[in-house]
Amino acid sequence: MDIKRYRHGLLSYAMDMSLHHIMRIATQILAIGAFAMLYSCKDFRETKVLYFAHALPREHPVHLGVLEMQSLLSEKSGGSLKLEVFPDGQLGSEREVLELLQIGSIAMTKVSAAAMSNFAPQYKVTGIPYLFRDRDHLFSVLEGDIGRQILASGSEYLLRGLCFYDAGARSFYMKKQPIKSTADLDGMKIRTMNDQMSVDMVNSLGGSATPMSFGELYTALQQNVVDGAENNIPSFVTSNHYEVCKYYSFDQHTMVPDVIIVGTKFWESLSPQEQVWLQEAADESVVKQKMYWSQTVKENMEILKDANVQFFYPDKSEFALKSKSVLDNMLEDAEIRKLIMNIQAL
Ligand code: GTR
Repeated sequence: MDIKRYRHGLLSYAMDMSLHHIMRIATQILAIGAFAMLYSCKDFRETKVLYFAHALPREHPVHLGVLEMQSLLSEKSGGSLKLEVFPDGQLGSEREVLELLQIGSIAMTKVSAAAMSNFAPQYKVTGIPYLFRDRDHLFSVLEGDIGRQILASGSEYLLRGLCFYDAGARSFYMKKQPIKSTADLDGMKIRTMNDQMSVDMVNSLGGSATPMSFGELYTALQQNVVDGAENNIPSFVTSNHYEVCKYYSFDQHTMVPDVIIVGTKFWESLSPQEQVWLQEAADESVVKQKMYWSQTVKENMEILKDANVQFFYPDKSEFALKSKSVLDNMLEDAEIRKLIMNIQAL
């Protein structure tokens, strides 16, 4: 026997074996890796996390409404869609958060319709003083065709509206003296939201509008940067502004609602079924949110009485007359004019 050839044969057999071995291990590693990847993808698909940011405190009835939406969504999707909520302006002001939605960094937010009016002009109608006769009129507008049209108008700006939340009526509150008539607003620096309608509304009533974000207001009031502000009762209380401002006047100049927004980019990444779950969870949460609202207002009024806040009930018709120029200006825009006419006709 040719020893050389025999040795060579053994060597190549050994090499074949170890090659075979290596290949087998490599295949196993690949298989485990593929399984792990598949498994983690499956996991990823099973729980989609929706980052949701807003600027209000945790005790606020709007936050409670968002929590209701969170549990409805988890229930409907069998836990596959999870809303992770960041309240208190942790991720920025309303405007900043809307911009984060537009670029797809976070999925959802709750803002005032006033903040949306900076992006989608149809929202402006919600900030016209005394346009809505009462709460019933407001919700028949918001929950009907007009409301749906306004919500849809945001899509063009990558901000899809899902539903409106109750945000009551906004009224003036002051640090040093009450507003009993519009004359008391003369020369007063009043903080407003960062939108043209809010600024025009305060200026039309004789005040001097000072726009700033909600998160900056407590300090601004404390340091006399402004003389007063305007908001609904739950926001006045949960933000602790009542510790600084002891005069609240129910002039109820606007009923700007809050609105739940999903970034269009994120929305389009959802399957049709997931979109249905999300829309339903938002719509259904409104019922509870409105209940939380009325309940909180009652509780908040007690807190305000205990804190010696004084209430005033000015003649609203005088305020309505003086701020009418805001409505008149809006009527000049054909699209908004049509919307206003439809609201008034309802
Ligand atoms: C609240 C409203 C917020 C925010 C705030 C403000 O009532 O819910 O979205 O806009 O007012 O005055 O900035």
